[in-house]
Amino acid sequence: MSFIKTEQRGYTGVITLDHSEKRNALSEALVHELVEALETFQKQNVRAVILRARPGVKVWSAGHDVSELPGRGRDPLGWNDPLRILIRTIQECPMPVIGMIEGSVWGGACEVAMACDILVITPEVTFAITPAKLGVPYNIGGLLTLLNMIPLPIMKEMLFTAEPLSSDQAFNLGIVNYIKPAGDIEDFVLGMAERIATNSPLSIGVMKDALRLLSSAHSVTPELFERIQGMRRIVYDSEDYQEGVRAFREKRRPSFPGK
Ligand code: KGA
Ligand code: KGA
Repeated sequence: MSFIKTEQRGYTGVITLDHSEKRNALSEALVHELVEALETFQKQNVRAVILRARPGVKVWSAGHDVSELPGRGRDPLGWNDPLRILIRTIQECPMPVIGMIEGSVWGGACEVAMACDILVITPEVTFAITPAKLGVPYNIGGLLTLLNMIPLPIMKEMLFTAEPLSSDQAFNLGIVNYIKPAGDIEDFVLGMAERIATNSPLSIGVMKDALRLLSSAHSVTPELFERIQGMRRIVYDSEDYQEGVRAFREKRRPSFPGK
């Protein structure tokens, strides 16, 4: 079964998320296809990638596949979790990835968007970062992806309320590069990808990687790392985490005991 579609137009590679039944949730299977598509594009000398969903969708992606989150007591966002693999693949791929976004973006899918190099969205787009609705302790690398894109007070509001940020707010804060009407967005993004492709891919790839390394150049001591991991563990060991994931599966509002 295929959860994405891919297409190559000259030097531009287009990946379309195509699993509307599950609102493009980032399941292991979907992420596997996405990662393979990016690797194939790289081998085929693609110079710019567009990551999009089907035209007109209401949901760009519902985020992590909640049905695949592990049970209580295991880190839900460990190093080899599909979301973590996808984020690293986008960040480490030498071609610029343009996120072309229509519809709402949820949880881990917000991080996928923020891992893209350039964002072009339609006016209806919203971004909601929702680990607090699931009792999930977001991971350190993931928080850093977001922190590199979103001003701290806004990020705190998004994480603590889990409510959506509008397209206008995202644009005014410099999180997204352009807002374009649905009728124009595709041509606009394809044009940008083509212009990128006329420039030196070596220069671009090295600058992208250098920016990634510089923007993650925070020195974290082993003690600090272990301290944060220890704090996160309290959360994924908790009744809150169990309740959050169970409530999602049972399609009801969670009631968090706070322990
Ligand atoms: N994981 C797994 N299945 C999902 C899913 C998800 N994130 N989102 C939706 N689905 C399934 C849902 O269970 C249903 O399956 C189908 O997709 C359509 O969803 O048909 P089934 O088997 O019942 P639904 O809810 O009926 O569609 P809708 O009414 O159009 O609503 C769309 C939204 C996106 C608003 C709704 O599905 C929703 O709220 N989804 C969850 C959004 C979310 O909070 N995602 C965060 C996931 O967590 C995450 O990324 C992490 C790790 N985090 O935040 O820390
Ligand atoms: N270096 C050396 N000579 C230059 C030059 C440059 N950056 N820019 C212009 N010249 C020379 C040009 O060769 C010509 O010389 C004269 O200045 C007038 O330029 O008369 P000559 O001997 O032929 P031109 O192109 O006729 O003038 P114009 O039609 O008025 O156009 C002006 C611009 C600025 C648009 C055009 O000259 C141009 O595109 N220049 C290059 C702009 C650019 O890309 N600069 C980036 C340089 O690299 C850089 O800073 C780094 C290290 N980087 O980006 O990483």
